[in-house]
Amino acid sequence: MTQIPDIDVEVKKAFENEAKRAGLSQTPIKLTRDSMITIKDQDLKIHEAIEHEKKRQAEGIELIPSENYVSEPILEAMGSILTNKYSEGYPGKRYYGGQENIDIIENLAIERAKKLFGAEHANVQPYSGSPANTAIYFALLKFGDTVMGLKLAHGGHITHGLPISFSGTAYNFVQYGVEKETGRLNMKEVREMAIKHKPKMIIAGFTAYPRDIDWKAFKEIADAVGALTMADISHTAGLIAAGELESPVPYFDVVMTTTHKTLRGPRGAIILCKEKFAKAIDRAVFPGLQGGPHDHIIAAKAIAFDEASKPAFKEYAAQVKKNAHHLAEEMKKRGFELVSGGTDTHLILADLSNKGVRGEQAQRTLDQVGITLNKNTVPYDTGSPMDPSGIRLGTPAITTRGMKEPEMELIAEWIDRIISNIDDQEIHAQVKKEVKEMCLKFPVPGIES
Ligand code: DSN
Repeated sequence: MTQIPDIDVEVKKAFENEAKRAGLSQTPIKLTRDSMITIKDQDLKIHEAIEHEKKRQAEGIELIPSENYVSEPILEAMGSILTNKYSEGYPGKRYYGGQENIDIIENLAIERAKKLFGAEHANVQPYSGSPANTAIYFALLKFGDTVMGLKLAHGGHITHGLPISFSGTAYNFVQYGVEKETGRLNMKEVREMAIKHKPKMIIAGFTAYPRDIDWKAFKEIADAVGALTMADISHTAGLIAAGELESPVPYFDVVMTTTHKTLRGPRGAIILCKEKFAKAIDRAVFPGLQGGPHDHIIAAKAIAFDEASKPAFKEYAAQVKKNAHHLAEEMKKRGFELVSGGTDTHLILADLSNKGVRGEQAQRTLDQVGITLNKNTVPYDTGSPMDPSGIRLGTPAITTRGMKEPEMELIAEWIDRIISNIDDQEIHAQVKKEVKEMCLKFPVPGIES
């Protein structure tokens, strides 16, 4: 791990003076992380669960496309003393004292986010994706307004109008889908719906759509009906920041992203917008929806934005895409049917109907051999979200570990062996052994191998 520096010299001096006063001047005092009480010292059950999770992460292949491994400095910031501070408000305008360090951190996060995405304004306080989306609606819509979003079952998100979510209850969502034949968005259909329903806002955002988005086409449709535009780039933000996919920021009124997926930062979110919406967005985040921002997470976001601006991250993002493309091709060679026929991004959606295996069984069995992915509905699925026909997988996490095309072939082969031999315990045991052997050659940041 990156070394956590000695605690403040003034504090150290005070401890030393106190020790001297108590007659302990010969005792060496080391006020570093080494002398701290650890989780292991204090709470064995939590310690053991964390250790087991470390082992699971190190020995398994993580294919959930929304997961990733953060760097050690990001882990360090998340576990830092910044968690002790309250700082309701924004830099320079807070409701609590003692903000001189927090303001520096939040301003750095804001400036870096703006620079990374070329945005006019950034709010770095949202706790995560759903609160960020809710804040955007709260800022720019009235309850009951008509909004267009992609159906969850076609690759959208719960907060894009699922009837049982807050979004679907508070607003009049009309939902577009993808074409049955191609698995792709049909912009003609989006346009027709927009003309028919005259939404106040059109959302373009995706959690299980493997293709690049024509942001300009969305913007033109929105302009034609006088709608606001909102992009949810939570899945692809890292690829967009690295220039591997086109950005909606130049066109859209508001763009949000979580910070922990392809962007490889801490759990959280940010909202980017045109300057004219800045005040409304800031007010909606605080005090509209949230209280004190999570300053330790904002510090970690600032570090992540800096990391994402470096050449090494551009190489990473390019490899994420190459790996996804290669994995998709290797799966197709083995008879897997991919929604839309492939991928332009980090994400693959496979329909297992032709394999005679349900998504849930595939997820559960692959999990047992150390391969983690999601069961997922495919467009026009007759199954339910708990018992869907497909699986969703992606390459952000495995690419962080340094896996490349040769490993994608192995992964496709292992997935195929398991799916084709879903009840064969002997084959499962063999694949599990091979998966572990390969994984141990690719360390996970923050986990000592
Ligand atoms: N839970 C995220 C995902 O897995 O895509 C979306 O919020």
